[in-house]
Amino acid sequence: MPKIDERLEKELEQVADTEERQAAGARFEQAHPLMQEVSYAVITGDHQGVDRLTRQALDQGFSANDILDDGLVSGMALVGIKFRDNIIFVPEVLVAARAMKAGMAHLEPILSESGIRPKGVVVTGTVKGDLHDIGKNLCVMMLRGAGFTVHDLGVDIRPEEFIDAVAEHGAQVLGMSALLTTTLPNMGKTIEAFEEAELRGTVKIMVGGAPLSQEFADDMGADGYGKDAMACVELAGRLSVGDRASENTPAISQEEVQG
Ligand code: B12
Repeated sequence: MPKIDERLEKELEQVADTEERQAAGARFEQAHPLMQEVSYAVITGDHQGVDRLTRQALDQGFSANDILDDGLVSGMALVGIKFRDNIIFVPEVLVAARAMKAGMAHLEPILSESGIRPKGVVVTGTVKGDLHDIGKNLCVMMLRGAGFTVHDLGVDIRPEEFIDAVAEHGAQVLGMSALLTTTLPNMGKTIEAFEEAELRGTVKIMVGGAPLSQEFADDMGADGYGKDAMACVELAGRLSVGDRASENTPAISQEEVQG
């Protein structure tokens, strides 16, 4: 049974929740030492290391899927936990994201050729009038890291643009972000626009951003609310498998996502 790299052990010690620590530990323990090195390089934002190790792993015959799951995604999952628990902050996450991207650059062509089905298709963007995108970008990065295909429309997105993109890409999930109390109502307006276009039944809608709460999400008729990038990934997974069939089902709550 492979052991956990000492440096990863130290990283795990920082995870406060026992169950979460054990689950992350079990993932690392089952991974090959080289995959553990990839994870550690992601966690520490060592993009040159991730680049080198990913190439080395491919040369040694590891599959792109294994490198993605056991190396890059496992590392990024720990980054997400540390960010959520305020152990690290936005700059460290962006550096880890750059490292992950260095590995993905080698894997993406192989994965797209091999026709491995993405976990789901997500369209995302920041609503009209709002230019904040740091949090949304973190969500996009985590979603991509978790195997979703994400079409990121950017910022200041009008309801019609969301509608067009969901239709064009056949997205199962739409993720909207807002950081201003003044732009938050534009999420509700977008949901109404989907209803008016008789397309509300075709897509699950998740919302997030600092001024939001579960209550706001419920009031505007969203299918789910996530308070951070980790919750966003969980939510997208649950919404894209379609376990919530009807529009009238109450929004998936933060508690459900964490549970
Ligand atoms: C950075 C920043 C800016 C930057 C944005 C740069 C960029 N590229 O994003 C700039 C300088 C451009 C800016 C401009 C403005 N800003 Co500003 N800004 C901030 C600041 C400091 C940080 C926001 C941030 O990035 N947080 C970090 C990220 C990681 O957190 P997050 O966005 O909440 O995202 C997480 C979760 O919410 C969730 N999430 C986010 N989206 C989604 C989506 C889904 C689907 C899910 C599930 C989850 C999810 O996951 C993310 C990751 O964990 C905040 C203050 C603060 N501390 O929040 C003010 C703040 C948001 N800004 C504010 C204001 C007022 C403005 C301006 C109006 C200022 C002005 N007078 O011009 C303009 C508005 C411009 C516009 N039209 O959008 C106010 C908003 C007040 C309010 N309640 O409405 C804040 C709160 C500052 C304050 N205390 O007054 N801002």
